[in-house]
Order: sequence, then structure tokens, then C-alpha cells
Amino acid sequence: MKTQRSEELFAKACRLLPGGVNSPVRSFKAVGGHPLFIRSAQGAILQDEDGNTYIDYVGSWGPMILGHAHPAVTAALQEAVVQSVSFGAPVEAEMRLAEVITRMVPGMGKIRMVNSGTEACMSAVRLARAFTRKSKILKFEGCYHGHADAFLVKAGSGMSTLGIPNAAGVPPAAVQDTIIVPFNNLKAVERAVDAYKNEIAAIITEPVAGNMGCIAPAEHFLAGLRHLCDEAGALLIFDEVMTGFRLAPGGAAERFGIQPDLFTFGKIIGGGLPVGAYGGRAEIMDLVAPVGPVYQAGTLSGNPLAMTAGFVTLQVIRQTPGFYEKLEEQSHYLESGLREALGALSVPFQINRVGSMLSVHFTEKPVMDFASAREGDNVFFRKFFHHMLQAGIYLPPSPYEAWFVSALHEREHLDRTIAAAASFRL
Ligand code: KE4
Repeated sequence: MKTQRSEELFAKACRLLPGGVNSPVRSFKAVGGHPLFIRSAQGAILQDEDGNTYIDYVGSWGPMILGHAHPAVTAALQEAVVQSVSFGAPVEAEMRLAEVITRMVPGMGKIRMVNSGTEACMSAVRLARAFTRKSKILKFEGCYHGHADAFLVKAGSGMSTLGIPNAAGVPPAAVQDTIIVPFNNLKAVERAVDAYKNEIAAIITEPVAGNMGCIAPAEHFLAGLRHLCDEAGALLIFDEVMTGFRLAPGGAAERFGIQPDLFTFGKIIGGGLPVGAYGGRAEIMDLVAPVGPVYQAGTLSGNPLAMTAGFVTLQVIRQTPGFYEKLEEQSHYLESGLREALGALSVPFQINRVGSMLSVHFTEKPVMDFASAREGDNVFFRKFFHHMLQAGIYLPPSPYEAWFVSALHEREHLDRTIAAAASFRL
């Protein structure tokens, strides 16, 4: 596979951008080699700058659930862009997107648009701290809520500990109020709630983890969090930046039947343009400026293009009969085919899947949390990744990311993916 143009562009990019990228995971640092520069995409297919084509399982890390360049989204953007792209004033498109989100997601009284999932999660935590008048937050090891200081923590010693910084530039003071416990470990949460009884403002979680590969909540885990939050007078925040509108119209909250107090969103609600949002009960959201004392703002929040792309994306989802059933069917087909293909390799592997997000882990043990995800054979994953890439299958370049199936991944794409996995040799 010729990748000369990508290599030239990457060399130039490395002189201008740290690591040649604007987001670390794109750098291929976790898998070796150099990233491919993408020229265009259509449906489930990417084309790189050297003309190679790939079946895309990154989907811009989640937003492209309709497939790339969906005609309805493209047409709506073309119509919007000629009317100027930003005013810094209210536009109807913001209200249209807010309306459709509050209609699709249970318990969404009000919502505030921002420009990234990071901003959404950062703001939701600030709001929870204001609403409860408490400072501590509890997050799970391996869950990612963007790069705000309070989230860049890793577990210290012991099972329920106050976080210690896991990125340079994050002062201990920024994480002293962040409790970090293992995902899917309700006992650890109970211990933390007991230890910090009335100090916890919120428990924030990815209801289905997607940043340590895909990890489903253990049975009763989410219900347990709901109960513990009620007991502790803390808010339950579902970070549905990845799962929102992917796992069901009402996201993981609908799929698992658990009602959080606050949601965060991103990705799909922008249809591929920069977006984030946080929302929940009106009594909580009305603490947000300019109504209440919780300050949060953004020059391009609610910008007409992202609102338009997000609105049309959600409308296509809502108006496509059997949209989620087809995603489930295709994703199940892919999982089954991969199980058969990798089974023939006689190497230990796990495939975790919830709806149209899945991950492959080369390890004996079930992957239920960050510690078990880290036991995966990453050298093997690296070889598998490059084998698949050479076969025209574009997987997330990290063992700790989820693959995404879109509405335009058809049987021919899935069969090519399965065949490529079956042809993998050590
Ligand atoms: P952004 O700030 O990247 O828009 O969203 C942060 C975020 C928050 N919550 C969850 C559950 C997320 O998955 C993310 C971002 N996801 C990563 C990939 N897993 C984005 C890819 C990247 O960092 O380049």
C-alpha cells in the first residue's frame, strides 16, 4: 500500500503540530507507524491522500453514525453556510436541536450547547458542585470525560482513593477532590461514598465505557450508582458523549433504564462538527448563567453549522424505520464473524460489544475494567491493527478505543472485515 503522500504530509505536520496531530490518539503512537492523511470519505469508506480506500471503524470517533457525507446533512450544511456561519446571537437552529434532544432523551428538561465533550463534562461537574454545594466528584479508572484538569487523575494506592495527577501540568490541588475507583466495582463505590459521606457532589460515568475499549456495565452497576447517589445526596452524571443516540434514541439511559440527573453529550449531536452539550432537570439547569450563578460560556457555542448538522443527523435517525435494529443486526454479524475468524487463530481474545460499539482485546480474561483491559497483549494488537490496515480496514489506532459500526456498514464491508481478520497470521 503506497502511503508516500501521507508520509510527506506527516513529516511536515510534525514540524508545525505536536506529534503532527491535533489530538494525540490520531498519531498512531499506540500502534507504531505513521498516521494516514484522509482526503475524503463517503458512507463507510475513507480515502487517504495516496488514493487508498478503507472501511472506516473510527467514524471520527463516533459522530459519523449515518456514515460519511450523508446527503441530507451535506445539503443542509450547504444551505446554511451561505447565510454566514456564526453570529454570536441566538439562532433557530439551536432551539431545533435542543427540542429534538429533549424529545429523544428521557428526563431532559433543559440543555446547554458547548463546543466539545470536554466542555460538557467540565461544565456538568461545575454545575453539580453548585447544585449540591459539595466539592468531591467520583469517577472511574479508565473512563474518559475529556481533558479538564479534574478528570486527569489516576488511582493512587488502594481501591478508593483520591486521584493523583496523570498528566503534566495538572497540579495536585486540581485533583484533590476527585475520587477514583475501578469501573464496575460497586463495593469500591460504596466504600468511597461511606468514606466521603456528605462531600460528594456527583458520580460521573460513561454508562458503557468506550475509552478502555468497550466495556458494558455489570448487572446492577448503574442501578447501584443511582441508589448510592440518592443515598449520598449526590448527582448521577451519565457521560453519553459516545453512547448518546448511538445505543438507543435515549442513549444508554434508555437502553439500561436508569435516569441520571445530568447528561453530557457530544459527537453524534454535531454530525461531525464541533459540539458538546450538557443537560438534565430544569431545576438543576436553571443554576446556569445567565439564569443562575454557575458561569459557563462559549463564543461558538450553538453555532448554526454544528446545530444544523446535529439536527439533521438526529432527524434522519428518528425518521429511519428500524435504524437501531439494523445497527444491532450488522454489529452482531460483525462480532460473530470476528469470533469465528479469531477463534481459528488459537490466540486468547475477548470481544466486547454493546450495540454498534465494540472492541477486541487479546487476553484470556473477560475485560470488565481498566486493569483487565490493560492485560491485553498490545504487541499483538499492534500487529493485528497493521494487518487490518494493509487489508483496507481502518480500525481505531489504540487497543483502548471502541470500533464504531455506522448505518452504512453493509454486509460486503463486514464480510471484507471478517475475511481480513481470518487472514491474520502471527
Ligand atoms: P471531546 O472533548 O473530545 O469532544 O470529548 C471528550 C470525551 C468525553 N467523554 C467521552 C465518553 C469521550 O469518549 C470523549 C472523547 N472521546 C475520544 C475517543 N474515545 C475522542 C478522540 C480524541 O481524543 O481524539
